[in-house]
Amino acid sequence: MSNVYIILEPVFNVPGRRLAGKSQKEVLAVAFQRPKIALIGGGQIGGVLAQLSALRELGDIVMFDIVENLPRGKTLDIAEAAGVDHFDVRLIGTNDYRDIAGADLCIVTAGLPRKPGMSREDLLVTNAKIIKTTGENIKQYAPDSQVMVISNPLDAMVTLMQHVTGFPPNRVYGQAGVLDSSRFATFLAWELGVSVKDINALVLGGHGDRMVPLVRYANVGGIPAMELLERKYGNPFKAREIMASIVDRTRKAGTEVVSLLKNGSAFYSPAAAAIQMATAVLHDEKRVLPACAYLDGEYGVRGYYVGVPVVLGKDGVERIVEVTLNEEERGMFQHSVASVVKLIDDMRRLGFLTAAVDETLFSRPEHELKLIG
Ligand code: TXD
Repeated sequence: MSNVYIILEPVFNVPGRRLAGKSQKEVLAVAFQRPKIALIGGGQIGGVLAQLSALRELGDIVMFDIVENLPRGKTLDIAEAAGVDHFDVRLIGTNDYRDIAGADLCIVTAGLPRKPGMSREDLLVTNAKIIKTTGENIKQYAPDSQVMVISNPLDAMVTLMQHVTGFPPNRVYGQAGVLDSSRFATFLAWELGVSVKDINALVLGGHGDRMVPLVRYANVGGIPAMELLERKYGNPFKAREIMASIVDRTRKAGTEVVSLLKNGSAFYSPAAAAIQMATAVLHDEKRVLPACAYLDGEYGVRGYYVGVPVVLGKDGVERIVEVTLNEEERGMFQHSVASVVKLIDDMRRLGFLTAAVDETLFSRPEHELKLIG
């Protein structure tokens, strides 16, 4: 029996799977199961998530939505491409939360998207009600799962999800930073005329207009992006002006797409970003990616969910990675955290959050470089 455990140990490196107390037959049955991904919300992002999960054979997929038959229609449509794309995963659409039982990872996109003229914060009350119901059902039907929240306003919705499920904070996190960093990297690649594959770009903070693209750390194959801009323009002032416009476009990238689409918000790129995070978790990759994660003193913040680099693996957020910030960056980060704090205060005032949060904001003046290893 213990031999079976040892041989099959890697397949239990999937969140939500437990070896303890299982018979050999049960262990073998689970060993050959694919991970189960529950998509809560079958709208624009949910649809792309389902398709990308299938194409990459990330796991079996259950799509839940409250709109009758919508998830069945979408998953059937995607499944019928299997003959062309040759993926071997099961796709199920449902209006019944019981079907998410046994999920290893729930990805939550349930909620309204923005319309032109709306801020992410304008969605607070409507989406908080939806996240509350969603969280209660995840807690009931998939109690061993991890939860990745995508719904806006992101930082507040992740906080509420953790609050409602009561799951340990490492098992509840949000996707925003991977998308914001990808936008930053894309704009830098366009400006510098280089492959985006060689760009490293990181965005910290809350998922709002005050997010913090870290200019000083942005680089192309290890060469600081600012240096390349200065060389391109032969003038440090012009280079700074160009970088400032890239930072500004990154901060407003979501709004730019909303104003073009008119009837919804970005969905291809947020789904791609979430799939990168899901892969890191389901394949236990230990990737260093920015995520909306619970801070317990790191970056001088305690008791709030904020976007920072983390190590993502089978246990979800396995570590927070601290980056040294200079005075200006720290100021921008604190400004961004302040808008997250405001959203959380609003949620408390509205009665969505009840327990007191242990908070000691900005208690640590210095940020040490505590890189992994
Ligand atoms: O990077 C990021 N985090 C984001 C987040 C980037 C872009 C957009 N982001 C937010 O994701 C956006 O502001 C929304 O709050 C969510 C979902 O965006 P999407 O574009 O997928 O919205 P849709 O197409 O309106 O889909 C939402 C679905 C829709 O099918 C509803 O029927 C469903 O959510 N819905 C529910 N599902 C389950 N349970 C409940 N209660 C529910 N209510 C609505």
